[in-house]
Amino acid sequence: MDLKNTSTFAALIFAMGLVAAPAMATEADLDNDGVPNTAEPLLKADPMNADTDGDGMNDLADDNPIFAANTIATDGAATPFTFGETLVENNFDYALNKDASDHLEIQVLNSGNADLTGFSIYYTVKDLDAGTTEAYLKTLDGFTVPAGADARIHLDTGEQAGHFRDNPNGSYATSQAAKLLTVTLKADGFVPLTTEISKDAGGAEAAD
Ligand SMILES: [Ca+2]
Ligand SMILES: [Ca+2]
Ligand SMILES: [Ca+2]
Ligand SMILES: [Ca+2]
Repeated sequence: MDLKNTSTFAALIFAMGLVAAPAMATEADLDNDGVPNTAEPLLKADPMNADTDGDGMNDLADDNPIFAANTIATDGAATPFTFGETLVENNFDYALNKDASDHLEIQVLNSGNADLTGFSIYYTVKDLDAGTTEAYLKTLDGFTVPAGADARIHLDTGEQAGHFRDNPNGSYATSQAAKLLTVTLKADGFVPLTTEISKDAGGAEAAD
């Protein structure tokens, strides 16, 4: 997406008066980023997250609110973790013991003798029909992979422990096109690890 056009589009929405004056009680802005709830989908941004892509600029100020640069540090010791299953469909919710809707799920295996914490993740989602790429940066607060064991990162509504919020208006959730994802994961003190994941065409809720 062209950066300039995105900010111009945001300005246009406001200029056209589609957005009411901030003082109006009816124009809700749940995440207080200056973009009303009703305008967030037009920017493909998250109404519950003031900084959808995690790059430090809030959605109103951000030229591209769904693209963050990769600022994950590349230094550190040899990483003791590897990726296990990386799922984008046919997920299963082990906590609730039932099928879960399609979302990005990453199993992390820790072969070291110390618990791993302080994770950050950078992931990109390329829509193979539109050719557009979104990119998100997050710190995974509270996510721990115990020594000699595994844990799973879920990117969805972020409501359960170990789950983190993905953008409900991003292409992963809203487009049925095939996608190519890249995931870079870093644990505090260790070099990051990157993997690629392909997602077939299909709706988020479709049986595939
Ligand atoms: Ca908002
Ligand atoms: Ca927002
Ligand atoms: Ca941002
Ligand atoms: Ca951005």
